[in-house]
Amino acid sequence: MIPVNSVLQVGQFPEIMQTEIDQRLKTAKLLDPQGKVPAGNFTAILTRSNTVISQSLLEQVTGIQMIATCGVGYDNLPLAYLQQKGIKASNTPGVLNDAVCELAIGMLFGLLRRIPQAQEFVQTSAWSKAPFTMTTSLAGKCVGIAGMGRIGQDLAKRLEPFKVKIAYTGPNQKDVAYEYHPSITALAQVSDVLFLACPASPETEGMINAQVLAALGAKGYLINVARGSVVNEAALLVALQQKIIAGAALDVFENEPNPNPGFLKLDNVLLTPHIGSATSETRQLMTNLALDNLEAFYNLKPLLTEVKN
Ligand code: 8YV
Repeated sequence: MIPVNSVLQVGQFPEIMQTEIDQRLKTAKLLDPQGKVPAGNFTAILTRSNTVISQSLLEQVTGIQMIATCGVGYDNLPLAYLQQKGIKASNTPGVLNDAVCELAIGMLFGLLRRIPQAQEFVQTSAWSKAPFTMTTSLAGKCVGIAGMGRIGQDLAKRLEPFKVKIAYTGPNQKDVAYEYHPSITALAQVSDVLFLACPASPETEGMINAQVLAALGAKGYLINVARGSVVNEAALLVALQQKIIAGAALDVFENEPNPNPGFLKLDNVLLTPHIGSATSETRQLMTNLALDNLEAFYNLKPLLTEVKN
């Protein structure tokens, strides 16, 4: 059991997640992280990957010893401060791989076969005037994956049946049967499709820049299911507008939920509103894993999925 009024919920949760929370947790909510902190002797926080937990908030809620975030990404947490104060943190890796990989592969085919544009072609009766344009096959291409972690490895396994070559990059070579490239530019040079499945970190910030996009090339496609911060969006916009790359599928953006308007008018993009993990089944699993971590904390047991910085 999680003690009543011990956990402060910070941020808005979708209904399906809030229902799970309310079944297991009785406590105060700070729906706007910038709002007035409710009274209480809170010792833990429950939040989501898209809600920033600031150092200043933690300096107001001084009793916090543990933060459980719903999501695999934890770039919303002030890790250095948590480490300095000895505050534990947990995330929810593993349970969202299916959902994120399914979306990534859906975006891949939507982008290569121009499925949104094809639907519009039928719905606007343009088909009666001319045939739809030729597109391109995935089979025979090289798919690059930046980030061969849990999601990257799961994505690679799902891509194998599509008759593709798989290559990857990351800080370290992994025990996988795919071609390793020590740099993102080297990977881009050999890739026809480049997936981003890496964590948001100081090392990956702005990693996809003009040089990498030029290396990906005029027949290359970029697919981002990681974080908007991994991409230099100004460089990507130029690359898309000038056809330096063929197209991009983006589920994450620098400024959510109001992405750069330059993306909204382009024909060679496929855009989704950060829905990688947004299936009912997945969000229920994530919520309960976060709550299980909180329960472990209060029962003085090891956390199930502790964030190790
Ligand atoms: C979260 C995300 O899953 O898992 C992540 O890191 O990117 C997000 O989709 C979502 O915010 C959980 O509520």
